[in-house]
Amino acid sequence: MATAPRKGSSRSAQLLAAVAVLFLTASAAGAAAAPRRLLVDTDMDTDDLLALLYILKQNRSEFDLKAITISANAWTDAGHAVNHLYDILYMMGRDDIPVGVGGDGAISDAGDVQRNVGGYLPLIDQSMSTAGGCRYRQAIPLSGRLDVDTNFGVRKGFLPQGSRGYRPLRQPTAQRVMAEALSAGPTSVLLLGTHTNLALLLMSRPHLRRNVERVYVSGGGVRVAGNLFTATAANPVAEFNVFGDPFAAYQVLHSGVPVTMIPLDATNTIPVTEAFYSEFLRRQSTYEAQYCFLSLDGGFYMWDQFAAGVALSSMRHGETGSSNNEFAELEYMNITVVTSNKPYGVRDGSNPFFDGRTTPKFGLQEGGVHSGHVETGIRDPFCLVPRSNRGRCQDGYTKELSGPEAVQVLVATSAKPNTNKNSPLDKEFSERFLEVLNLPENTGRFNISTQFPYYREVLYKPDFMNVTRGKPIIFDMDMSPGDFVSLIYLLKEPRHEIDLKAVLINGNGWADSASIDIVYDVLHMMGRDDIPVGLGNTTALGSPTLGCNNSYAIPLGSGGFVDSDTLYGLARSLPRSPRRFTSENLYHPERRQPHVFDVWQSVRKQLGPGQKITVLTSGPLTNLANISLSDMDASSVIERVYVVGGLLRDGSDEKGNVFTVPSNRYAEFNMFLDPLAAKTVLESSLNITLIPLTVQRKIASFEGVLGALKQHTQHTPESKLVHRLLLLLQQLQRKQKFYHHMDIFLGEVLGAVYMVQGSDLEPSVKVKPICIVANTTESTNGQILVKKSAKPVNVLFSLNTSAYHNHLANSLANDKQSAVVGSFEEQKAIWSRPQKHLGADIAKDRK
Ligand SMILES: *[C@@H]1O[C@H](CO)[C@@H](O)[C@H](O)[C@H]1NC(C)=O
Ligand SMILES: *[C@@H]1O[C@H](CO)[C@@H](O)[C@H](O)[C@H]1NC(C)=O
Ligand SMILES: *[C@@H]1O[C@H](CO)[C@@H](O)[C@H](O)[C@H]1NC(C)=O
Ligand SMILES: *[C@@H]1O[C@H](CO)[C@@H](O)[C@H](O)[C@H]1NC(C)=O
Ligand SMILES: *[C@@H]1O[C@H](CO)[C@@H](O)[C@H](O)[C@H]1NC(C)=O
Ligand SMILES: *[C@@H]1O[C@H](CO)[C@@H](O)[C@H](O)[C@H]1NC(C)=O
Ligand SMILES: *[C@@H]1O[C@H](CO)[C@@H](O)[C@H](O)[C@H]1NC(C)=O
Ligand SMILES: *[C@@H]1O[C@H](CO)[C@@H](O)[C@H](O)[C@H]1NC(C)=O
Ligand SMILES: *[C@@H]1O[C@H](CO)[C@@H](O)[C@H](O)[C@H]1NC(C)=O
Ligand SMILES: *[C@@H]1O[C@H](CO)[C@@H](O)[C@H](O)[C@H]1NC(C)=O
Ligand SMILES: [Ca+2]
Ligand SMILES: [Ca+2]
Repeated sequence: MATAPRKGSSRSAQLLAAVAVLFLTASAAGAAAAPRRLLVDTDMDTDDLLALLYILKQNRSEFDLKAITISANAWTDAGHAVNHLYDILYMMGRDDIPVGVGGDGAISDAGDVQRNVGGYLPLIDQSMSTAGGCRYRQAIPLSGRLDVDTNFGVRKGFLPQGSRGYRPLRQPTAQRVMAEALSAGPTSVLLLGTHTNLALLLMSRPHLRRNVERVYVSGGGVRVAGNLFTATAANPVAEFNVFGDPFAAYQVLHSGVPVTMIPLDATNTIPVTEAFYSEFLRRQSTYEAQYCFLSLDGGFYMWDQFAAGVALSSMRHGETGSSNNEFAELEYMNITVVTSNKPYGVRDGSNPFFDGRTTPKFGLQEGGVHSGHVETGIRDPFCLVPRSNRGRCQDGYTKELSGPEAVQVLVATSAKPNTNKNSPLDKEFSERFLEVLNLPENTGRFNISTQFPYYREVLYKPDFMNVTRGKPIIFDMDMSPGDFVSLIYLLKEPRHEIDLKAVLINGNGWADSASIDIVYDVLHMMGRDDIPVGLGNTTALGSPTLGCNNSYAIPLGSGGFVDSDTLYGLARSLPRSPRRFTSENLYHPERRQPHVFDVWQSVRKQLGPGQKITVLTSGPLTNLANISLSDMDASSVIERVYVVGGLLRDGSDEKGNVFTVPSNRYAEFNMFLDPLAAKTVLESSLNITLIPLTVQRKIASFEGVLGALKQHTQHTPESKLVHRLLLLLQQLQRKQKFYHHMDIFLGEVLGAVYMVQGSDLEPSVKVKPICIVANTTESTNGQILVKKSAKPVNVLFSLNTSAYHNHLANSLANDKQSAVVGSFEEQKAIWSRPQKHLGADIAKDRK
């Protein structure tokens, strides 16, 4: 049971802390002082990268960065953030620094905080699983997460890649890494994202609090407006980091640990100016300076990097206030974090700490500061003020207060001016930041292009001369693991039979949009850099663009996003494609990632007279709905659509697979994730064949596929990749309950094989009139009803299972149309020796 924050409880702790500060100030002045132990918790946003590199550049006998943990419920997605961080540390030669992310622990209804809670959800919404809504996170645009996950496309073009990377069940959790760092000795903690991880640690391992020397908080806003640019209509006072988990921030600030906060008050005074930008353009003598500069496009203020500067300066010169800090004016303020809105004690369904409970969670006080209305979302009617765009909710506000409800915090109020009057830079920190980044000490070793003597970016495209191209196909996928097997399978089919024209990516399925880079890498591996890839909408049809309907049903942790975003750790074994997601780019508009509808239109234009396209969907039907709604005439050029998904309620009591929404017993994920799109597509004039859950389950045997693959003595890089992936899924499913659903990804491969093989699989197909339940409640959305008056569709009921397994295995093991570059290892070998004739690799493909 975690200790509850109670008012006044932190007094004595603060006294102790004050003594500790005095002692530390004294020792910092001593020449032979041991290095400061640092722990950084980061959400890997652009400003975080700059902060981290600034810290990594410090003299290690002064500041020793012991561990980094990732805050996984804000601007980045865990799988992308953690691998990004591993790459930065590899560049900097710091593979020794432990990195923590995620975890699958939970908080029980009674309030027990298990070890290893992943920090994917704010404390108020954390229960027994990592699936959940986006009460606060919805303030962050999904396009913003995509930009940050990929660092606007810069990351994969620049950073080298070492041997560390996320791997399921082997990745150290954030809680473990934090606990180990703090157990080893007194440590200063920098919080650059939401406070979820540290709050969880303090709740579940309260004895470690004494080893937290001080917490430096980047975030909050005291005497200035908030910065929720998407959400001021509900809440004009909160700042993103604190808003991401107000209750966690309350826990940290009121824990009795001494806190220095670097809020908007201070960071507003140090924007990224023209002068800074042009100075930076001139001064890039290290890889880290180059990377920071390339990343800077997205940043408007120096948030985390300034906070890091102020924090390190405080540690170096003492915490006694402004006079000592090189970069900021600081003063003590008495503040608190608003976690709920008045009137307190009103149970209105918005506050899971109190609502529907006889005793409040964590022993919170009835009628106390946590018992009011909690903002339910950025359009919460409670928060909106009629005819005003400044709402009345204050969740996450770091508010000044007198009296015992407040804690005393050292607060930075502004950035100090530059002491070098000859510099074009107006702030001391701007000057020092560029200086530090360009120091020759502790410098990056290489970027991806200088790591290898013969690095080059090559696009592989097959030679279509003299090849009659086969049936035009579009594959629409949501990047669940089975979809990658399907994609590889389609690329293996002889091109005179199957002509894959385009891949469309769903942005609202089992992976975050940034995982589109894995698709580019698979295409590169298979020598198909000619195939266009379109990215679709990130939310379900008719849902607001800020939000998580209905992807809240997908776990964020194990078996969910963190795994699909890394292809269960295997994405990094793929060769790196020169094609990758690129954000809107002022200088190179042509590099912008195309939308699904752009790709559709270009494929349509290439069709010969009378030629028609076959579409295979293996995710929610969002993209196809977008196409059929935007192009009224689309169905005239679409011959047939194979839809993987759905479960027919036709007398039997077979259950669906939306295991995170137990009240919905009969829906299947692809339909559930976008019921309205499914309805739109199924009610259109398209000729549809459904490959529903029932038949998928008949063939979804890991033993079956793995056994068939094993019968081949010959292997291809792609058959090895698929074998590794499926074996891993099978082992995970056996080992760990969070992976119990792995076979749903095996079943989805059937769609591609059936589309190609048809009658060879001895299928049994029936015509059924069906309709989709949409626009109702989560307990029924996505279900399929068989109804006489509904539109008839073809439904696959059964097939010859062993024929299916054999066919899939034979195709993957076939050395024709095999990988051009089998893996990242192979690619590194290519980059390490002089280039052969450019055509050599292509020739290998043609044999
Ligand atoms: C780092 O600090 C130590 C101890 O103060 C000093 O001996 C050493 O020269 C410093 N290194 C650099 C590169 O400044
Ligand atoms: C990698 O570093 C080299 C040498 O500094 C530089 O010329 C090159 O532009 C860098 N690569 C990228 C992708 O920026
Ligand atoms: C802030 O709180 C401290 C005690 O924590 C108190 O001594 C001080 O007077 C307070 N300052 C203000 C301005 O309320
Ligand atoms: C295409 O076919 C022509 C005539 O059969 C032949 O001369 C030519 O070499 C072939 N080109 C390729 C690339 O195979
Ligand atoms: C896609 O997003 C755009 C706005 O970004 C919206 O106007 C459109 O309705 C969405 N389409 C679908 C099919 O969700
Ligand atoms: C999104 O989901 C929430 C919670 O289930 C629901 O209240 C809301 O109406 C949904 N919005 C849309 C546009 O479907
Ligand atoms: C399809 O998506 C594009 C791009 O987001 C959007 O502009 C268009 O409005 C969408 N069409 C429909 C009918 O939602
Ligand atoms: C759907 O397409 C299949 C294959 O092209 C064809 O056999 C069938 O007649 C079509 N059904 C309808 C209703 O057009
Ligand atoms: C879904 O419900 C909303 C609100 O009740 C309604 O405006 C909309 O037309 C419905 N959409 C469909 C496709 O039924
Ligand atoms: C299924 O296909 C296999 C060939 O892969 C064949 O040997 C077997 O007889 C078929 N089974 C049935 C029931 O037709
Ligand atoms: Ca941050
Ligand atoms: Ca899928």
